[in-house]
Amino acid sequence: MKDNISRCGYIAIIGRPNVGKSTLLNHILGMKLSITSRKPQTTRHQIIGVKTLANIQAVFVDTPGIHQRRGSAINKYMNRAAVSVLNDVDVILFVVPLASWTEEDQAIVNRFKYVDVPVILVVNKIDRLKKKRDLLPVLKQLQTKYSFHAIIPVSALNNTNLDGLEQTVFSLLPEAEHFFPPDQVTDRSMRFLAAEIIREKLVRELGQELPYTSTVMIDRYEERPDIVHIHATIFVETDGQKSIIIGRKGERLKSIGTHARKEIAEMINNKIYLNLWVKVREGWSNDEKALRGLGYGEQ
Ligand SMILES: Nc1nc2c(ncn2[C@@H]2O[C@H](COP(=O)(O)OP(=O)(O)OP(=O)(O)O)[C@@H](O)[C@H]2O)c(=O)[nH]1
Ligand SMILES: [Mg+2]
Repeated sequence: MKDNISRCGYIAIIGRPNVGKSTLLNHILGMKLSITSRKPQTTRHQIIGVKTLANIQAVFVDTPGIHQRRGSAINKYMNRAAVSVLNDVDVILFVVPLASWTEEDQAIVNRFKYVDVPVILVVNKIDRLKKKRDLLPVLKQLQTKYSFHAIIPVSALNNTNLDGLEQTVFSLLPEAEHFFPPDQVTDRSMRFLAAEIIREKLVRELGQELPYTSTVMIDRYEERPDIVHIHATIFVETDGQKSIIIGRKGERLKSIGTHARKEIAEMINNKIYLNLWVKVREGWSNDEKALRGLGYGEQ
């Protein structure tokens, strides 16, 4: 943006699970903030990432993947977290993978009828394209789905065309004073981010073995001058899941802990003592009250 007008606004990143929303946020920010994995439904809470460049402040909101499967309370919570944001933002980034347009994408587009916000279609994962000339027909086809403000092909993972995307976003931000100080990147506490990092290592370590029935709660987060003590509990729903996480001779849990500790230490630039427990709490993912107790509150 060439003008010197102060601009600031909110940008929602939405789409179905696993399309690369959190990867996109992290690569726009140039830092790992939101957790990512190969498994769908990795993100569970809204998380904001603030990018400030001179007179521009863009407040991106990463959201859980919107999905059709209803049912459990945690699924409803995640859809609510994603959809509730639509009316409160200045720009919507609707992320789809290059590969296919699904019923879930269509269901999301149908919701745009009810919002009066420009929608940019972000076609992600174009690094998977074998021949460049195959892109155009795909984009043409996508054009028919909705009157998008723009359709922008990117590879979040490889940082391809993210600059172009950012410039388009910035041009849509309203004139406003900045909401956050220039050095603030998120509104989430380190305590929250630590729980998320532990959950990411858990999801990555377990791959397909564990259904979406684990969550992490920080019991204690104590900052001392030369070290931070963190006590965290991983909640699962059955004894079987508990033993999977702990692994033979506790090896799995140890590996999860080591990876998480390293990443948290890097993030806060301090030493970490991390104590991890695994506990069974039957049916937590379908129990509204238990969910609130575990940090899945109103939003
Ligand atoms: N090849 C390729 N893979 C990508 C790209 N962007 C993201 N991915 C991968 O896609 C998978 C899902 O990425 P996430 O960023 O966790 O996706 P998400 O949309 O946030 O998923 P949920 O939080 O579950 O809704 C990860 O394995 C990423 O590495 C891309 O541009 N190219
Ligand atoms: Mg995500």
